[in-house]
Amino acid sequence: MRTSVDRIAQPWGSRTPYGRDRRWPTRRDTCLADGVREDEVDRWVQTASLLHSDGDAMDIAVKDGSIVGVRGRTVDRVNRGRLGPKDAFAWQANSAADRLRRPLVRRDGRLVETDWDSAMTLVAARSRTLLDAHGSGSIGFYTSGQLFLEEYYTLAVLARAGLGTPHLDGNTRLCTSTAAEALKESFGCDGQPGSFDDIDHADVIALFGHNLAESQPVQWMRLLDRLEGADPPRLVCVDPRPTPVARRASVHLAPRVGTNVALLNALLHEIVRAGHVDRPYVERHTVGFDELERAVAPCTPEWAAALCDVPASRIREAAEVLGTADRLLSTVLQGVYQSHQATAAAVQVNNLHLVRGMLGRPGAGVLQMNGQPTAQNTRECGADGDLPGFRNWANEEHVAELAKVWNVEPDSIPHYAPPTHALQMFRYAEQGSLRMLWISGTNPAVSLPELSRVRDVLTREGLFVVVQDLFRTETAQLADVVLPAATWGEKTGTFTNADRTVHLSERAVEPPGDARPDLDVFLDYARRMDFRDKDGGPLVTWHDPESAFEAWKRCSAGRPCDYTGLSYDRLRGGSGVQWPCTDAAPDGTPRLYADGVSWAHPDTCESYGKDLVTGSPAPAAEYRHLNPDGKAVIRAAEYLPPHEDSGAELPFQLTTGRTLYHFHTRTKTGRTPQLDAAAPEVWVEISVADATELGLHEGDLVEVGSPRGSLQGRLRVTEIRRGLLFVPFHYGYWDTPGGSGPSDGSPGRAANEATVTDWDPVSKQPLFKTAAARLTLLARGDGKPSPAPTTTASAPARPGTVPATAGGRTAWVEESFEAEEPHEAETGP
Ligand SMILES: Nc1nc2c(c(=O)[nH]1)N[C@H]1C(S)=C(S)[C@@H](COP(=O)(O)OP(=O)(O)OC[C@H]3O[C@@H](n4cnc5c(=O)[nH]c(N)nc54)[C@H](O)[C@@H]3O)O[C@H]1N2
Ligand SMILES: Nc1nc2c(c(=O)[nH]1)N[C@H]1C(S)=C(S)[C@@H](COP(=O)(O)OP(=O)(O)OC[C@H]3O[C@@H](n4cnc5c(=O)[nH]c(N)nc54)[C@H](O)[C@@H]3O)O[C@H]1N2
Ligand SMILES: [Mo]
Repeated sequence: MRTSVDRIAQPWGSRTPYGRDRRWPTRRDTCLADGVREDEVDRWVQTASLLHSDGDAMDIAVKDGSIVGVRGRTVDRVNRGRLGPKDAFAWQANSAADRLRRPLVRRDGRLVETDWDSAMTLVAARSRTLLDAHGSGSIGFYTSGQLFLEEYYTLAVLARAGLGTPHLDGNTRLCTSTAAEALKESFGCDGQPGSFDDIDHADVIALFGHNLAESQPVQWMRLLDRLEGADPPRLVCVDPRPTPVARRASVHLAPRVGTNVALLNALLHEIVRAGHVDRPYVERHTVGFDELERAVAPCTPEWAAALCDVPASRIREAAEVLGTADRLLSTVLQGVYQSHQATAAAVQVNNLHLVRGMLGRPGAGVLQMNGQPTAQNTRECGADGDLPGFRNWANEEHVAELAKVWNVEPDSIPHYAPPTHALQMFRYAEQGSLRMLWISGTNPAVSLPELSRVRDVLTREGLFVVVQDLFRTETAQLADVVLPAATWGEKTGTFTNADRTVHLSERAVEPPGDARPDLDVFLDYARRMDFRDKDGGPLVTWHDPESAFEAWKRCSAGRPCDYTGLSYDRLRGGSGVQWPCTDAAPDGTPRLYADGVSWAHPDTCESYGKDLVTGSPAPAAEYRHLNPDGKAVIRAAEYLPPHEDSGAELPFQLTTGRTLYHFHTRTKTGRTPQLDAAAPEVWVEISVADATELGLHEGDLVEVGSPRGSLQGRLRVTEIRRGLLFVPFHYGYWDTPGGSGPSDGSPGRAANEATVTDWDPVSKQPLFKTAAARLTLLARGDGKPSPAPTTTASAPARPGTVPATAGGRTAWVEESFEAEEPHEAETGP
């Protein structure tokens, strides 16, 4: 059975309902370029999506050497054939006319084309000069959550053991450093406990600050299918906005932003009070419960209601649902991770699962979610500040073991202090001690907080900036050297999604012009720098993706993220595989911690934990004393108010985030006609109550200002909570006509003009979700609606007042279904 659906108008497509503990039916989504039929495709090349952390498996359609479409892979465990709107359409951006084709260098203030040898000679020469004059601490790398495993591992080896710099971090710092930190705090080690399959089995699913419908639309399809099948789960949603998740929730809590810890403490209070604690589990598998019990004793629903501005009765109701769940699945993402008590709050969700014994069984799991497609690999490979293989930088034996893998002296691996986090690197650059910054696969001139400051840092005299990207981004425009990269579909490598599923992504077509895979660039740099091991042999012994993967396998051996049972061949043809994958577990591992936690022992753990208020690392001896047997650690946290809150000068809370149709700074989705048209410009969400009080209307042009800067956008009046403004952070200034950005006088439209330079003390993740702002009317909309989509959290409060978001004929995606499975199709176009 087949049908065509406008997947801009109906982003989640047709339903294939299924009952609890049943198999999620397949649905194969296919999107081909206009006029291309399936039987005209020359080749289908295996890959997975690189536009979120879901890892939706797909094949790329190739015709006459070009990408002409994609289709979902029904054999894959993650998506069973489905594609989200970005997956379906964004492949078109690969062939955008303005892809970078040649390296660029700055001469007399302007970026001019050059060849690879000239560009790389310059980069290597500058590195050598700086090393000689100022040491390795003068060079830093700021990488991504969007390259491949092989690339991160190579970068980690050359930065740590080659240059010996402590300054290597990823934009994963902005994204999932709290996920990693919360897992380390509770389980001693990074590594996702749960599985997406838990959605099939749970009877309660709780989403904390996670707009699953828009940020991982395929898992939302799965949830929708369960909601429409037999024995549907109950949903608990904690989000201040009326997201599609909130609209389908049994209990929706919409707290003041920045109050997650207060709310979670009240939920834990109620669960303890009502006797829903699994005492035998707590006894057998955890330490720290008594402290938690004491800490949450005063945190009644009434206490939290006053702080969070949520009815106490609703908190009780949510606690009852969570406390009586038979199989509880929780997910956590940026509504928790990007605030001032990020780790403290994320850890309380782990505590919820530990006290209820909801771990390691089908349907009972926690997903401290990732955001970016390959963020998991940035972390595993040690390109995020941690040591490769989740090794503990504070454990000399772990460092020695790593040194052995690399055949270098342990002292050549910097580990005398905690690794430098991204915002600290920018501070060092601002202060002048960091003199070279190599940025790969990220666009900080749009995505970091407080953009006026970021622009100042990147254009600072004395800082040599290298940018490796696909496009001439806002960041590339500020660089001294720009290196044109090949991307998804043009290079081969592996990556791992948020539930530890490893996929192979094969090269389908040639990159444009002289663009090169990031791996080749890093290998070239290692060769030019002549990095050596302790016996004088080459430090980097691999030469292509597969040999890099084999090298990584050796580094991962015996660690939680053990890849030794995987190979490129093993990953070809079938489904992705969840690590650890070893001789003992050749088919991978669906869930970690089926029988208590396994990596928290002082000898094996990745971290000895940090103080949840100050972030200062605990000494080994303290951890050994606290947790000698390596159980899960229940860590209590006291609620602290946000650092910046609304008041007389700045009457609104300001939060920022995503919309379904765009990815980050839109370098790909802004170049995809269907996606661009669905959300072409920035907007500002405001509540009905605030709009009414201020006499503001849909479509009015407003300025959102903070002490850092301001942006302009058109108002969308929604069911968002009162006192809160939301701005999507996707819109930079690359397409501001004739302009290069706010510095040339054109108005800002990036959310990060207004956000604050501040971070969670434990994970060092910036606070994109909590700031304060003022709102000024600039011009009336006069009936012209704001450009916000109507299908998502930005749906207008009064439906029908704004034209509905739709894609039309060019947005049709073909959906085909298993013959034997019952399904109900939505009305097609
Ligand atoms: N369409 C799309 N999908 C994506 C991406 C994308 O750019 N576009 N990016 C990917 C990446 S890298 C990431 S990290 C993920 C992020 O995915 P999500 O975390 O789901 O997305 P966000 O919109 O950043 O934030 C989620 C929600 O947090 C809520 N929130 C704000 N403040 C608070 C608070 O104080 N408490 C609570 N409980 N909630 C709050 C917001 O209202 C918002 O709905 O998405 C991934 N998937
Ligand atoms: N206000 C606010 N700010 C935020 C957030 C928020 O919620 N609110 N969220 C934060 C989060 S969670 C994230 S993840 C960040 C994302 O922020 P960024 O990482 O800056 O966003 P992207 O646009 O994904 O940038 C990736 C860049 O890599 C390039 N690229 C893509 N593929 C390749 C490749 O194969 N090789 C190379 N070399 N380059 C490639 C793209 O063209 C693009 O320029 O933003 C953060 N900033
Ligand atoms: Mo992210």
